[in-house]
Amino acid sequence: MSDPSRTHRLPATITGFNVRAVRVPMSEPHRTASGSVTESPLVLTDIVTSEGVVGHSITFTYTAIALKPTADLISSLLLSIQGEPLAPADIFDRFASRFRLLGTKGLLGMAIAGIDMALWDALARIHQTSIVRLVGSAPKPVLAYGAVGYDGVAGSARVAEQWAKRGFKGVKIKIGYPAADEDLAVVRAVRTATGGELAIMVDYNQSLTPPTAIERLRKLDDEGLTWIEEPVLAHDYSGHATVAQAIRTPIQCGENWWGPQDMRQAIEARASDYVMPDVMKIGGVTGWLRATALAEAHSIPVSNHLWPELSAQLMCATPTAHYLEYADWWNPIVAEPLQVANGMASVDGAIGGGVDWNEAAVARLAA
Ligand code: SMN
Ligand code: MG
Repeated sequence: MSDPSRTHRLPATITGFNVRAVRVPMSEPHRTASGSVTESPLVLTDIVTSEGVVGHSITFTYTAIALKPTADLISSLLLSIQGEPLAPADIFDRFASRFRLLGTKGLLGMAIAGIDMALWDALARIHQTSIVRLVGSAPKPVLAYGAVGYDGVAGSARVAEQWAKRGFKGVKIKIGYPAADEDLAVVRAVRTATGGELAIMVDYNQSLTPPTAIERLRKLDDEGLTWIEEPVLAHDYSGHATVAQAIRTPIQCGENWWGPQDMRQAIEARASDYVMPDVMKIGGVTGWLRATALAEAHSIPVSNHLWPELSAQLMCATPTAHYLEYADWWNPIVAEPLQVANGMASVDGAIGGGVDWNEAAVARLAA
């Protein structure tokens, strides 16, 4: 009699797809020192497999202008892999070599990542499990923080207090006000409003130059901040390194790095004490796994950027996991948004990457 543990099923293949665009309004605009986000333009990708199982992903285009071009790229790429085996990392590498001359940053990189995330989701669902279990880890509670916008002293304190009341153990506030003293006043107001117990991170969203950053960040160095994020241009690695050396508070970067190569260069330049890849810009699940392996080898704490459901799972599989950035912006189109209790996110019981569509909302918000 043949031993079933010594045989394997033929791999599933990619047999179809459905790519849709939605514009999800935000209850309140998310203000930063480098502009406001007032809605979430999202491409929702469904990839159909020969097993009948469908994989999902979300691609966030930041601006509605990029919505249709990104959806078109995803559709064209998916047409080119119809009938192929469901092997996300191989498909990722094949796209990378096929587009070597064009390059895989920007919209093309987002499209490749959108496909990668949907393929991993399908693969996990075929095995009737979650992505975290598929990659050999188990769900565990993930420490989360909430976001506070560029909302002035009173506004920032009010929103931070709401996160604290909901049980969150950390908040990240957008700063980079015209004057350094305003930054300090906002940080202190948030500290007071949250009772002195919460971790406080701040985010400049690339709004300073290195010399100004050194001058301004020194004034925040005694505030006990958990990190200071993107004080200067995201790809100015040497500039970030100069700032990081001049101050004691850890520097955090990563949401704008394209693929593990950007992470490697940033690490080599000592640009950032911590890293927070964005699962889309870093190259989907495949890119995340490769980039965070680099972080582990360098003992660098890893946080994430957006994609709360999928990122919470990936954080469970990240050896140097630090903080989960919680965001509820896409909750309207997600059937069962990520659960957070007492500041800890839980991915227990999730299937695939944890996202199914709220079809009624998707239809209502169609772009
Ligand atoms: C951010 C910026 C823009 C859109 C979403 C999020 C931000 C963050 O820098 O760190 O969350
Ligand atoms: Mg940021």
